[in-house]
Amino acid sequence: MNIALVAMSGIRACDTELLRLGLTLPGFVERSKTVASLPSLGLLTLAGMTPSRHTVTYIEVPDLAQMGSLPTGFDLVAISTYSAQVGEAYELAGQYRAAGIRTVIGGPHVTARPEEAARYCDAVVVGEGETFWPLVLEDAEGGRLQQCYQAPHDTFDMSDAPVPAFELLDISKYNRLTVQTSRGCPHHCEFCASSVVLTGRYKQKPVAKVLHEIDRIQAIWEHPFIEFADDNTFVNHAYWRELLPALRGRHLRWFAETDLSVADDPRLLELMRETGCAQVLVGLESPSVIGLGGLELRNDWKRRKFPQYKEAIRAIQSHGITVNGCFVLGLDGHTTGVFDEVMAFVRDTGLYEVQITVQTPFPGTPLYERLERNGRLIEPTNWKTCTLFDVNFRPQMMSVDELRQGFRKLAVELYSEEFTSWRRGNFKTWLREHRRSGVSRTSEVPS
Ligand code: B12
Repeated sequence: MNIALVAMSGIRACDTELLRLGLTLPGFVERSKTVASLPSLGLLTLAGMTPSRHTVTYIEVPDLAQMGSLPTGFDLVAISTYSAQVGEAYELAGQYRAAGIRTVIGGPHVTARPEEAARYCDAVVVGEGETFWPLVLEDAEGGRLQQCYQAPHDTFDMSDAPVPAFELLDISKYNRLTVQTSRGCPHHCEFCASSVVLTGRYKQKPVAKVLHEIDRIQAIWEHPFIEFADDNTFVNHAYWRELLPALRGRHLRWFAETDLSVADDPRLLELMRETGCAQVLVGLESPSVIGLGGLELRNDWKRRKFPQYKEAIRAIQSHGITVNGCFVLGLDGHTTGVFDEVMAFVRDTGLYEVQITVQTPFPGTPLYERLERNGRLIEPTNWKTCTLFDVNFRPQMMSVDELRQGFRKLAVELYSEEFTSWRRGNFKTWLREHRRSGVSRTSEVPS
């Protein structure tokens, strides 16, 4: 068969005022440019397990309206999307179906809403694609595509993970590539829409497989920048103490998403730095203990960790690894004071980079279900607003407009040229001082 793998891609926000501001904010734009150029690891993974008798074409659709005519001549079009672009994905499927081409769709959104997706596509795959992709291909070839492919429980073992077909990419278009070492996360935060919605348990890919993937990347890009696309990379320190030494001498630069437990392991931090770790993205979630209680469904790890936040950030940054601290605004308990608290927290801790997002009830998350039960969703199926930048629920302690305005104002302050260069300069000065004397000093903060 001639198969198209279509990734709905790019970065989305509906708040036009925020978009207007975003265009002028260096920190905001830099980060979104960096992430916007990531390919779909989900589709590359499926390509990697597609038998060679089929022909595979990888296509990215950042904006369907701008696309003009669609590439055609396929026997099967496989679409991957997250919630924000699912409307465009359905429209695209409709266009292919009208041309007599069969469509199959997968990803976390349709995993949460398979009945919805089945109205627009010939077949829907629920959960991890590896489980059903070989069967989907067989059924499509035999002209008996089923409407829904769904395993009764989580059956996919990461030791069977195929190597993603990175060689399909025009590598000149990307400034980093993703590698996944694990799925799931022990914290089970109420709002989390990452791979915890695909798999209930925490599972890891064998170290040898990860190294093999990196070899494949290095075959097309000698010194790549790798983003470990895990929900929480350093849950298992022993695994990373085994993997990282094998990255020595490869001249990689890399980035990972983690919780703060990494700060308690100086040997691991040393290994990370030695092997090219540039930055870790950490879900701090709240600038105060307010909002953290009850956030995790299994324990209150982050609330208990909060008193050590500052010390932990400094421990990581003292190794020359920058921390991108992420805050979710609009958590229950957050008042309009939270925006100033974020600014104060960043000044006080010397965070190098900051990411702010609006709490977002994604379908399939416990947060979505709770807010729906409590009548707090503004437009429950307006998936376009699931961007992390748009307010689509009623906050507990402020109005929708207060959250929206407070978020915009905070974005302007945080990502202003002046504050961005202060954050960066302060990190460098602090690190130099720290290395010289072990003493930390904060340079003058812009008012
Ligand atoms: C890399 C990344 C991106 C990249 C690449 C996206 C892409 N096209 O793959 C970029 C930067 C472009 C991006 C954009 C956005 N992202 Co993003 N991103 C991630 C990140 C960090 C890793 C995703 C990943 O690679 N996972 C690993 C792969 C293997 O998993 P997967 O894609 O889910 O695929 C598996 C299954 O879902 C399934 N599958 C997927 N597609 C298909 C298709 C078929 C046919 C089949 C059979 C199976 C199948 O099989 C795959 C293998 O098991 C996650 C956070 C995280 N740590 O996970 C956020 C995340 C996925 N992003 C998120 C969001 C919100 C966005 C944006 C809306 C942000 C914005 N404001 O624009 C856009 C969405 C664009 C869109 N298409 O709708 C949310 C999605 C939640 C949701 N339900 O919508 C996440 C979970 C982050 C979060 N904070 O909640 N993102």
